[in-house]
Amino acid sequence: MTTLHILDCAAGNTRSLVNAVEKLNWKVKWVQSPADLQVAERLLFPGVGHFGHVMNILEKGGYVNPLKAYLCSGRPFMGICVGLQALFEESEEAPGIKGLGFCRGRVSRFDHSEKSVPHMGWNSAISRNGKSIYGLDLNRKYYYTHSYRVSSKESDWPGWEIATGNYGSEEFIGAIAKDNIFATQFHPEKSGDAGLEILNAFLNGSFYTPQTNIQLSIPSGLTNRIIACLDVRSNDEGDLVVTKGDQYDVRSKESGNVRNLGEPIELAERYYACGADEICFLNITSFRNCPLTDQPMLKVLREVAKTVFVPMTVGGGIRDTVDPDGTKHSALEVVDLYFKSGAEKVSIGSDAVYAVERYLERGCFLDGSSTIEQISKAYGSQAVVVSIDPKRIYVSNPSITTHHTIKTAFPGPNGEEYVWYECTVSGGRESRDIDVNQLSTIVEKHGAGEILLNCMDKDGSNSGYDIELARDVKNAVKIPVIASSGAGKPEHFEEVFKESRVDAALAAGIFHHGVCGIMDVKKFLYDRGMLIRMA
Ligand code: 1PR
Repeated sequence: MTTLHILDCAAGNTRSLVNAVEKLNWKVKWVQSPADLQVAERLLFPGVGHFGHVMNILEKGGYVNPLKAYLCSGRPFMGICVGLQALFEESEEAPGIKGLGFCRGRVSRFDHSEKSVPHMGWNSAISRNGKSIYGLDLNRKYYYTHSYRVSSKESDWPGWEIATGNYGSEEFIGAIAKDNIFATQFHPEKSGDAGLEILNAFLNGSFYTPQTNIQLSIPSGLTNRIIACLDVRSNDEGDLVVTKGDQYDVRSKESGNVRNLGEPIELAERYYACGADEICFLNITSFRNCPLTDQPMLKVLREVAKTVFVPMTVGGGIRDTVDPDGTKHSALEVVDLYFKSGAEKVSIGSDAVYAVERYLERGCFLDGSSTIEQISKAYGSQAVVVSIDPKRIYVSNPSITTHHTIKTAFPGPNGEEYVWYECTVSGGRESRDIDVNQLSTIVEKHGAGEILLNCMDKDGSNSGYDIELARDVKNAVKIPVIASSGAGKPEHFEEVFKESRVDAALAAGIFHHGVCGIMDVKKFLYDRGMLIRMA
């Protein structure tokens, strides 16, 4: 077995990277001191998070000059995400902090006037000169998650091979390569088989690989994501199962038992094999206190991360916790464990509502104390999803409430023509006096990178997504929005993407009950001309 050194400077999910490298039969050694860079024969520098944070760690650890020396040594180097950005001179994300300066130019923020930022999901990396560098395939999509990018216009790239992607009207760098250096803005370890092939080509030193596809047969651009969701909890026998609620009630009407729809690891592996763009695990009873060391989701994640190479989000119980023996754990500790176990993103439900309440009580300013702010500062906003569990409140006239109302095409039981969406906590058990529009815009200010928008009235109904709700939230924020709750047939996905412009659609029951498969949904959308990852 040959050895790959990994330089881990940034916080984030390195577990999946290690799993991917080991799956390709390479051994991983962590770089533990600058001296290790002198002996490393092949180096990988992954980065998730903040440019300034990564450069500070390199600086403090004394890595900057040894890393520059490594880059000039001719030995193979691969950077991923911030590992690519660090090669440049500077970044708009951290003014005044110098990059390695190995490549000329500056990293800057995507323009969010016309599109969601972060750029999150599956997009292309198309080689400029038509040659396939390190196995890059112009007809496959790769997983990106970032707000800052190198514009393809940033440099004249003498001697460099570059591969680009398009997001809105911007063309950005997806990958660069020259001599011993290779770097990708996307995450190969999260890009399914297509990503594993890239890693394999780097490990084997295959700079140019035979071109399998020479004609571009799919449009460049960010795809609409299809996310499979697993609501996980213990059943009455104490086994951890995937369950599914009907308007959040997970007990069968006939037997009164918790519905058992399968085993979490098995289902996650199946959905990965069937083409899910992401997997989301929600620990739905985590509002009950659970010792940190006994988080069953951690074990599930660690196992799943060995075989599933698409992004995984985990939610439920992300907050400061106290173990039964009185030991306190900050939300950051909890999150750190999830990332180390293989999650890319964490989703925060109840704690986001409490954070917004505190923000309003203290007169609408941020004080850095919320879990969202802390996680986003340490790991980047792309790592923080806020999951919202709203329910419809009908009113006859918008003037009778202070909340943000929508004129609805589906009037209430007494003919009320307006609706507002009330936020809840503890899995819908408790209502709070905050509406979804308020919550979404305020959590965006706190640094949330994405919104997972459930709808209690629609959950498990198979009657289609709440388009009015999805459209309203999508128009209120710049960050990506995932529509959730109500999918019952492929047409529902098409409707929510086209009519609300959400970035992703999440579904559970339709897949668990075998009504149709993930690929059936994707093929349906693809045949109607939508941008979908098919391979
Ligand atoms: O409050 O931070 O501990 O997070 C708890 C998390 O658990 C929240 O994300 C909350 O949405 C979720 N949750 C809590 N109770 C339930 C429940 O069902 N009893 N699940 C629950 C919410 C919604 C989606 C579902 C979609 C799609 N379920 O997860 O998968 O509605 O369903 P469908 O396609 O079958 O219609 P915290």
